[in-house]
Amino acid sequence: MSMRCLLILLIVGMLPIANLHATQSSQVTASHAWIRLLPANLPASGYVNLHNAGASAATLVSAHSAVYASVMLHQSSMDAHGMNNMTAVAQMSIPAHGSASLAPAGYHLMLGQPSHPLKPGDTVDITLDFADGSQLPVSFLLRPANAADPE
Ligand SMILES: [Cu+2]
Repeated sequence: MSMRCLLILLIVGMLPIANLHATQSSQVTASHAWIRLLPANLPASGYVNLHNAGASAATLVSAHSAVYASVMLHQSSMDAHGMNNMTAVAQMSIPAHGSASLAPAGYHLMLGQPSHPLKPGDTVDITLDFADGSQLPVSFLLRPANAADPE
């Protein structure tokens, strides 16, 4: 066997291993990231669409930001009396070859304690943390309180 053949075999042989080592964040792309600012000291809500191009599910477990001291993953829901509730959730799954969204009335990032005053048009970087420890930095556009979901 020539050296060249051996090299090709080695490289082909390594491909599945390389795939296994793909981090969750490297499979995921974020789009349409925005934050709804609320007046006074009310917490803001962060929304983003996440697409997972990988062959295995990715699990978002938390997020953090240099700007917001408090970042929590929340889920809104309507109770039997038509009241809007939100609860903290430990994780959110993005299926293999699929998408999941943080969007009004659903999952969102609850953002509190900004380090400085923020206004519509500003951008804030928030890093998404995945279950395998990998991270995805995302730039969020700030929009006013009355902004509709721009989608
Ligand atoms: Cu919330």
